[in-house]
Amino acid sequence: MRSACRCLLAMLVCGFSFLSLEAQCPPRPAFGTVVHDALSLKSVNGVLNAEFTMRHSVDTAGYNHYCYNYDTGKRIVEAPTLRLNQGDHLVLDVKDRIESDDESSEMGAMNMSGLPVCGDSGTPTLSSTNVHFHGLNVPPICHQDDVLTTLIQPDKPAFRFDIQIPKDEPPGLYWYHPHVHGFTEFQVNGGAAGALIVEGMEKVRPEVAGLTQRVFVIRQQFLVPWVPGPYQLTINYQVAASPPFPAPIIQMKPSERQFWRVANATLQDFMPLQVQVEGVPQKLELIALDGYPLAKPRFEETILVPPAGRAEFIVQAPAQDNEGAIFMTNAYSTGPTGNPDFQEKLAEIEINQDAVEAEGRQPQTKTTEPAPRAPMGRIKFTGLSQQKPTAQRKLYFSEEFGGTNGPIQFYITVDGQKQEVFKADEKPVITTHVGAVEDWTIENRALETHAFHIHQIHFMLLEVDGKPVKHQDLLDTYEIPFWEGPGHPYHSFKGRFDFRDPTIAGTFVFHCHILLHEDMGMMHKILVLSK
Ligand SMILES: [Cu+2]
Repeated sequence: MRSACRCLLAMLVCGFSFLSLEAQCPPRPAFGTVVHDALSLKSVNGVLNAEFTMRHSVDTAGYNHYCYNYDTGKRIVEAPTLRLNQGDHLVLDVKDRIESDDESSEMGAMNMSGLPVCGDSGTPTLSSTNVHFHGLNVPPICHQDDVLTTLIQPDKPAFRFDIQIPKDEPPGLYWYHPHVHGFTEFQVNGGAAGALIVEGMEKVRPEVAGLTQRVFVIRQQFLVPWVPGPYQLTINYQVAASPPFPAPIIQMKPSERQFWRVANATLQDFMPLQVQVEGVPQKLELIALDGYPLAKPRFEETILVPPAGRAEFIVQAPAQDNEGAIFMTNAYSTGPTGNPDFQEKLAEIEINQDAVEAEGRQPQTKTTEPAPRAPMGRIKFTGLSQQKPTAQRKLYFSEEFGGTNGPIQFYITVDGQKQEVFKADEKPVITTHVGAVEDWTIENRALETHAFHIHQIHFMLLEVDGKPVKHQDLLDTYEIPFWEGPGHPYHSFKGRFDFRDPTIAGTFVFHCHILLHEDMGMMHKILVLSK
């Protein structure tokens, strides 16, 4: 990717200096082994207390690892799945113990002087971190989900996040990852990402009651120095690069129906997911997208999950062992200036009568049964399609070409305003107020596909390329295909953005979730004023 110049430069300068560090992250699963779920941490009496230590190391293959270490008392694991109920408190202490004495890790740092400080002061560097709780509809304020001013610096005492999951939060799959502007990609590239589940899906969607759940976090790693091209996908930290390596193994009982909860925690991979048996795509019963239960489940053979998106669906295993059963992502074109997203086998599905009892397997969560059905009307954003929008806005993604070196600047712009990259001290480019319901059209004028994401709220998909959609899904991330060039219209989507809930009042951001683009400034602030 030609657009990787700054990133590449930074990594060329500082990348190799880490190689001497001793391993600080836990070892990751070997090739061709059974895929296990991450350790689940569950709330007790309405509170989930945990402490994470962010560390960094480089593995023998040269891949950087950034890890959210959790000490179980017996061993260190990375990036546990956080499980909470609606109304519960998450009390998460995060210590930064990234070791780097490399001055160049300040390259690209934002000047934060004069800005409010949440947590530690100082300049953000490659060794700084913080946490974004992606998809949660919670306050954008200090100690909750504020990525703009929260800074956790190395060797300082732990920083405490204390967040109440709203009582009407949609049950579903969310995720957490670092979000220090300018350095997000580096740490997520290293694997710093984990799942967060708001329990209760079976109450809204009884189809999943009693099924074995699997939580699959798909990550992506590039070598350091970061160069365009080759990358590896991993599934729960096991490398999925088959061939040449043996494929990860997902075990299922014959004809078993499992509830798969899949997070796309890659840097930039658009993943058209399929389960195939002997080359034939199977029908997947789609239950939720981006942590929001569908109004009505539907069957899909391909589920396109953009970077940062989540899909939750029921998979039915074949009746007998069949070497042709695989979980895979198809190739996806992101346009002339984008990175190609390759077809990849994520895992082979092994049919095994003893699947659940396999040695070493994490305990798997059975959803509660029988499930009393709770009406969709009790979760956030319901009835949004009947709301009358209070404002219409148009935004667009664009890239500015720098001669023969290709695009060098990445913009998201409110139509009519000047194209500018994000700055820490910028004013919000959109100001609205609690109670507003706005229809935004977001267009892609660039020659590569972008993934729109907004913090703090979900939006309802209304139109794609000017045509009403069949399914008005609630999403927090959505892909907009690349512009095919002169003579072709720009691709776009129209969404309904719901600012009625006072919980989310404050300043937060929207951006492209290709993390290099976000780090390079394809992001801006929105201010939601309290009434
Ligand atoms: Cu982008």
